[in-house]
Amino acid sequence: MVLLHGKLVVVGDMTVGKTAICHVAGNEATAYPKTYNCTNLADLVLKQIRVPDSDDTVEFFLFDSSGNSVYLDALRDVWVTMDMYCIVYDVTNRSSFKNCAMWLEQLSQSRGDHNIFGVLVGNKIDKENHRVVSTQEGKQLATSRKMGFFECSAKDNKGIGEIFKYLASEFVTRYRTRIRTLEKMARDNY
Ligand SMILES: Nc1nc2c(ncn2[C@@H]2O[C@H](COP(=O)(O)OP(=O)(O)OP(=O)(O)O)[C@@H](O)[C@H]2O)c(=O)[nH]1
Ligand SMILES: [Mg+2]
Repeated sequence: MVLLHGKLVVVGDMTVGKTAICHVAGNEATAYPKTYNCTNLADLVLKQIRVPDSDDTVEFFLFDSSGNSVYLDALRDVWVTMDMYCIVYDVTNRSSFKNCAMWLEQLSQSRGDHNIFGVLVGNKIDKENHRVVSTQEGKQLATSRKMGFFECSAKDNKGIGEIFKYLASEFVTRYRTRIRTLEKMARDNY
């Protein structure tokens, strides 16, 4: 059994629903913010997740970043020690999807040689009639960048638990692999 602390940065264009996702994730069901308050720089939300089918727990520090580009320079300092990332777009807003490549680039500039991983998340699937980005397009982008892929609705609290269960189990798996590698190196040196 392990308890790990993981720093997760959440990025994406303004109004895609990053704060809504973090609030719903952090406070379980009824925390969906109906009115829009743009995030200034970044907010921190804590969330504990029990890894499915195990006794392991991950405590996430969610850095809910602003989508406003005026904060980009300052945000890079916040992102520098992250363990994993979540890039969010709005399935009813094509430019928010196009900009995911830019957000990925910004993250890779700040992460240095960190061994991090991430997920791509299409939010607002409750607005199916207004959807302009297909599930297939989202999947393709995620696969090409070796990211996990999810769609969700913060409004309906749909699909959010799955994102965090995936990130938690991936984080623990990577931790155990690192430990095994270190143990092997120690054995080989003695
Ligand atoms: N229909 C619908 N609206 C949503 C959903 N998630 C968020 N919203 C709405 O979209 C607006 C923006 O949500 P936020 O979570 O504040 O967006 P953000 O990505 O944090 O924006 P910045 O902080 O400016 O970067 C708010 O009015 C939310 O109520 C969703 O799943 N479905
Ligand atoms: Mg926000």
